[in-house]
Amino acid sequence: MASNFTVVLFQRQQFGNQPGTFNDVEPNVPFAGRSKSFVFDCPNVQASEPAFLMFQSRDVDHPRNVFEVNGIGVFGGLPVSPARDSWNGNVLLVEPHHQLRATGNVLHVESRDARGTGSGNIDDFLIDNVVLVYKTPDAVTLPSVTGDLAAFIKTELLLSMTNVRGSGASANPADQHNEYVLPTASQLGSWRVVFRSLLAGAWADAHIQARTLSSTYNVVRFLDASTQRTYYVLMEGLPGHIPAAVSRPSSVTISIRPTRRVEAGEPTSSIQSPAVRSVSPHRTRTTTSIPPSRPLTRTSGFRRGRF
Ligand SMILES: [Ca+2]
Ligand SMILES: [Ca+2]
Repeated sequence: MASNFTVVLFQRQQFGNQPGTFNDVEPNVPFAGRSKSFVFDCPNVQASEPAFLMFQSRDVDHPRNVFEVNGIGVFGGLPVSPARDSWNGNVLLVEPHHQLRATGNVLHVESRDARGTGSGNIDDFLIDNVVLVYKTPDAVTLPSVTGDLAAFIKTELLLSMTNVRGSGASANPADQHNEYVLPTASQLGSWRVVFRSLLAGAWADAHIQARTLSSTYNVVRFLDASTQRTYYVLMEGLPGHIPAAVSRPSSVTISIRPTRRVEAGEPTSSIQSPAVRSVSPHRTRTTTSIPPSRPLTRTSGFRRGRF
């Protein structure tokens, strides 16, 4: 899922009842007084996903001050930072119940005293550089299916990968279909980019990057019906629509064919990096012209399961 950020506050503000009390350490800070609200927008926000606030604060004496987004307190509140001599960096989670929206969100900050009273000698503190980082929908919609992942792998995906007996020049002639050629250094570099995105959970990025290698590649969002867990499968074609392997005599010029490779990531229910379950490159479309005299078999270059 993509992300974006918005600057909620870019000029330091003093809250409290004693304007100028920080002039010795932070002169000329605008005085907000007892409370102030800051309106901000979150274009394309995915409100059902958590976001987080980053900001600086100084000399927050107690946890009774008010710190709200869209009228709902942020868990943990304004963190206590009683030191006048230094700024504190803070990260606070903004959750789905704060109902972030595209426009008109409000961060409300209000100073209180240690008993939570909003009058009298309330807390004087500074805040600055409030930035909200939030999630946005992916730029592309991944192809999605619901089904039995194990059955799909056993009965469809693995069966689509033909075997080659023997290796090199001794490969079984019947298996020398020219379905596989050695990936170039450039192609391998491109695959690394794809896999880095997968390992980072950047599924849409991986999908786009894979499709720049071949329009037949997809990162498929696969909801395993029995476990209700979502997996991401990098594959050639789509479940139910895997293109057939193309067999060619060994003495013709090879046209473009993509490397088939399958990768299943961990479910998205956590933000952990996905583990690569299996990787099986075995077919490559390339623009390489093969001299007619050179036999080419899938046993050239990478073998299944070694990548
Ligand atoms: Ca005060
Ligand atoms: Ca204070």
